[in-house]
Amino acid sequence: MNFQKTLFLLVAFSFVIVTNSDAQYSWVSAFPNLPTFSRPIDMKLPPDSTNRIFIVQQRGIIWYFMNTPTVSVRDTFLNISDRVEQSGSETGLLGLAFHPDFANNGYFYVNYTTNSGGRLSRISRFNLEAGNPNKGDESSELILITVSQPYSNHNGGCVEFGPDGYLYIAFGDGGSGGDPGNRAQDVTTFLGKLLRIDVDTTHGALNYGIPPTNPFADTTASNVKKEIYTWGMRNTWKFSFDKELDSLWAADVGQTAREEIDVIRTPGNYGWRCYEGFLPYNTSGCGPSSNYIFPVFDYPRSEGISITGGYVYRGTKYPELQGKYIYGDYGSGKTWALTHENGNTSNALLEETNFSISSFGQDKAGELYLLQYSSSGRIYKLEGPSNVNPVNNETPSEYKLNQNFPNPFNPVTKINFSLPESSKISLKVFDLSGKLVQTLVDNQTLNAGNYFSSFNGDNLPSGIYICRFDTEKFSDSKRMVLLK
Ligand SMILES: [Ca+2]
Repeated sequence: MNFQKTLFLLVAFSFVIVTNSDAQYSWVSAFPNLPTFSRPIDMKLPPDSTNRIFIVQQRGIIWYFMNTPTVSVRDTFLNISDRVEQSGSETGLLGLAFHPDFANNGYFYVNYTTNSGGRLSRISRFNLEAGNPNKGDESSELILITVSQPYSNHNGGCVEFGPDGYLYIAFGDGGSGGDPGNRAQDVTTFLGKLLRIDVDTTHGALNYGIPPTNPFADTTASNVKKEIYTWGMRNTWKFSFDKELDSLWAADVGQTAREEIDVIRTPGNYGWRCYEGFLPYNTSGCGPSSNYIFPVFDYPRSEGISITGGYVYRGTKYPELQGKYIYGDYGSGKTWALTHENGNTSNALLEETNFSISSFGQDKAGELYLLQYSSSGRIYKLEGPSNVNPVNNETPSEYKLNQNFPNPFNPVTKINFSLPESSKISLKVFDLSGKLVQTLVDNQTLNAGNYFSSFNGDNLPSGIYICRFDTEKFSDSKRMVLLK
């Protein structure tokens, strides 16, 4: 995030009215009955059997609540505001990650800045209070990493476990502007890096281990940081893993020209301050451009001023978004879907919101959320166009799910259903193993009438699929045959 830039933008362009009448997707309030959140900046779900959502507030409080649309109750999971920096736009409690074995060990990790003993960033482990899965123990802090911060901005902040079980940590270049200390290119400092550590072991005096595949794991130079995974990062505010393709998507906030997205499959030098996105920035002392790994995509100031990284979509509600990277810009409020496959990259606008976007979130079903940075911030979820169409104006006498038509089909078929009264309905398609393959209608309230929905099996193999129809009073299912 870059709040100074935003202030400038608001002052300079406050008279511009944004319209977006033809948007196909929109971000709608996900939990309208919950109280608002004060500067929410991270959303995570623990890898356990619960369906809880955790929201991180910048000044040191973590809330949790159940992931149901009607939820109205939340509770405090952790309050470390006593040690978290209480002022500054890029400082505070910035990131949360649950240990992959959280269900058994109760460990979770945070990235925060503090003023105790100078301006510092800390990576710390906490654990649950004994016998209480809903309460973190504030006295259980084990500090893993402490980094001195030369300026208040560019602290990075994101922490997350990769599919390899290692903890990844984002630190910005230390701040000011233009990386005056050239720290991102300096492998003797943690600043301007993504770090990768093994929290399940120890290494000498360290409270963690060094993964043997880290690029400097075997270095004999005593001052080189073995924790480094990538360097040349300016201020990676958010990164995430696409577990399906085993890739790391990092959104690096730019200086004055370009916001960039890196797909990290290998450690290395990602360019800053020699390059800002694809453009040279300050090439003094830099090597040939082949020394640097360039982003898969960058965008100019006309689109935004501070990228907020999101997630690769792996949900079932919108199969057309499958595998696309959903992200946004803190300053412009725009959200996009980036397609990056087989060496081709394209970017499509999802919706231009009027939110200051601090973060995205992903629930266990793979559906996506957006966090509004505000003293009264809310959580929004991605909604696509409705997949329900009325057939006629008649009022049927009974609930009914009809056999799909055509059947067999390739690749699209229609599913008709009837409601004798206003009902909340769900229409979902499963494969024969019981795995959900597509949500056609999700808990939508409809008036009495006859409707149809369309199912597209374009990305699915031939076979039998089960269409399941649920209302509060009636349930039925039909077998559908996809024949390619
Ligand atoms: Ca770069």
